[in-house]
Amino acid sequence: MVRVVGHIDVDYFFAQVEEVLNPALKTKPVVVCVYSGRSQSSGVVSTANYLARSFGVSSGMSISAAQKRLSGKDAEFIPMKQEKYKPFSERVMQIVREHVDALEQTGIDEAFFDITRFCNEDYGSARITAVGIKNRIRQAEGLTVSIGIGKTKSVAKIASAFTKPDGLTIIEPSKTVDFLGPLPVAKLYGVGPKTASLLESIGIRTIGELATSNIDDITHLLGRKLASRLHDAANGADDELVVESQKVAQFSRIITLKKDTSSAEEAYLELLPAVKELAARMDSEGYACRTLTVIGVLSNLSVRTKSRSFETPINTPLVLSEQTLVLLSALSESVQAEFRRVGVRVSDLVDIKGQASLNQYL
Ligand code: DGT
Ligand code: CA
Ligand code: CA
Repeated sequence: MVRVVGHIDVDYFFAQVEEVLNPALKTKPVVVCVYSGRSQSSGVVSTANYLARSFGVSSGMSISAAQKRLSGKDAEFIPMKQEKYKPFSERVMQIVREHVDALEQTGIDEAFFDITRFCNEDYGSARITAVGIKNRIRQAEGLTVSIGIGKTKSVAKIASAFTKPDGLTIIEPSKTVDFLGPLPVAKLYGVGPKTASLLESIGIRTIGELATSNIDDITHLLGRKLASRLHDAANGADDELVVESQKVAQFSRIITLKKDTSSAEEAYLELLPAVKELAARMDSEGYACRTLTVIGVLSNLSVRTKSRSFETPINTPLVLSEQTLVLLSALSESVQAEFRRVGVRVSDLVDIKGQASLNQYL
């Protein structure tokens, strides 16, 4: 199996939210500040927009240093208010969740995701999915994000930071070693300044040098556990999984149609095996669902959905497929456009493992 792992990070997050809340800021340098309260401008810079960064402002710098760099530049200094950014974070994560098999949130503005099944292990589909996620977040929240995709978490994370802002970097599995090779070891997840300088002491500066280094030499330096993890990561061979950060609340499958169509029936016939697969998965894991959603990716890559909730949870292949057709027909009616991909998601899952029979839900 070839994994398709992604990492998403919102660009200049707090400052970009400030721009969304007040679009007049977009043309100015914007600095989000944590004021210590000791004197009028004591405190540090939380983050800044890219215009402010072009004058040398960066996270962690003192506010007075940022003021010096931006003097006469009509800059805005805004106090950091966490409660403003949290709702954006939650909504962005929910959008990503709709497009992926698993999501592991690792910070207020970033997450790993796995789309191996969602994309049928295909990197072309992964690109379409990533573009779809970026478009949805831009349309719904007005925010740009950067996404990286690769076969491991470390490749995905390095890739998401590779082009920023509004970046999309996809590393096909066969290009992994070439991509990682020339980068400094400090780019690897888990290599801090201390580890980097230890490695440098034996002549290892790049990820490529680490990848081809003698494992005994680095074990001697870093201990067996870290050495083996970093050696694997440098070779693009680490197998750390994306761990769902919330209890699994949904399963989904999406397919690419053989050709774009506006016919709900045509789309349904191609989606049917995926619906049956979902039904089998729910059955084997002991779930029924209260909500069914169909997802349509249109020819222009915009994503549209239609959902229905059921008082009595459903899980049989027959009921799931019937309802999928009903929803697909309604969706096709409302979008009046051709589908490129269609998918189905079951959520509001009910645990029915302990129950004597599923028949009560038929
Ligand atoms: P990016 O991703 O390079 O475009 O810029 P940011 O600002 O999104 O940077 P990131 O992803 O490292 O951090 C996400 C948010 O966390 C950022 O918008 C503000 C906050 N933050 C980051 N670094 C610091 C810091 O050193 N101090 C404080 N107070 N907040 C920080
Ligand atoms: Ca960020
Ligand atoms: Ca971040």
